[in-house]
Amino acid sequence: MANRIVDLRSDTITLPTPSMRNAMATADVGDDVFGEDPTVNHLEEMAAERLGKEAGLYVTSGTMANLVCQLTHCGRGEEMILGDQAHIFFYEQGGSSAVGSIHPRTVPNQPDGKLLLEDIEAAVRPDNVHFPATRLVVLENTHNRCNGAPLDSDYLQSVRRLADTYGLKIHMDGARLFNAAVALDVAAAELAAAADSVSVCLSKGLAAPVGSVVCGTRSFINRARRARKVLGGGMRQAGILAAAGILALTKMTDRLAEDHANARRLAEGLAELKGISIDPDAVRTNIVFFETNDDDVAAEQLAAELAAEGVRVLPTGKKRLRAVTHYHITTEDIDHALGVFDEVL
Ligand code: TLP
Repeated sequence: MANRIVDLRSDTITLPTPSMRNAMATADVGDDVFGEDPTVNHLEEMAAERLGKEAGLYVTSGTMANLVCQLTHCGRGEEMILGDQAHIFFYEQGGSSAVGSIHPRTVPNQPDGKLLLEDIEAAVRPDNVHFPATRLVVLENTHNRCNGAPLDSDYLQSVRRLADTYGLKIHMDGARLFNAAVALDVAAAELAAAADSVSVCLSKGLAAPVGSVVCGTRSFINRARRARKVLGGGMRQAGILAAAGILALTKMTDRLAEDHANARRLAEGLAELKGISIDPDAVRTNIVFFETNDDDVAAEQLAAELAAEGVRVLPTGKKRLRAVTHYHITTEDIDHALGVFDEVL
């Protein structure tokens, strides 16, 4: 058994900080379904302000945030355009169709997480009785499966102009929007500006134990609140959880640069190793994808061998693996992990 564990499977594993636990223990709470939890109300207002939107809504998870937004933008049988690598398409159990009867129309994600404008435009349905009506474009920022790539505001504004031409809404899955903002050195609000709705996770790199916030116009959030309730997401004294979320937003965003530097260090170290293929220049935030290039070594096997030595990564394909840096990973952990990779390979 290895005695040093370096857990790079996801930034979702981060644990609440001591000050979060303290804030949770002492939070003022009330019944949030009545709108009477002061701590939830404060978190929602703060998040909206940080993202430059009118209002916010605290939800249980990133998956619920995305689903609430899809349900609010689209009706039954209506269509949304999204990337074929989108988290919503890959990892949310097809909730769009299972729960929302929303038709997903995928277009290819480029390696930098973008959707080509011409692909989006070609996917917009003409007004014809045979077709579902297109309502929504979904973007993901940073893009998980595309090396955690951040989408910049010039690109986002170009999608906004296209969406406006066709009367479409934009939802941005900003589970890691603050990673994008830090990587691009812009305010999160600048990135959120192009979107009608944006969701941010508090429970990934920001280390809160639970929750995401959806932000948009007041009227959008009022409707989204109904969608949250029908999904069973009307939590009562949720201020206990929101208290940690407030600290996630106030204390944890600026330090994400450390995670990005560690991810880059990991990527550059991996690039030196025989048996691994990786483009370190593609790593701009905290997500590192790499492949085994040895025909005899499958991703699952490499992950198991590393895990036996205390280094945990996530296999995401036959040859593909993912490592994510976060609050509990130090530069020394990265160097230790690289040593373990070297031994195992
Ligand atoms: N991503 C998780 C897994 O589901 C893959 C991870 O470990 O990265 N949007 C994006 C871009 C995400 O990466 C995730 C979680 C979500 C939404 C969903 O968030 P949760 O897990 O809170 O429902």
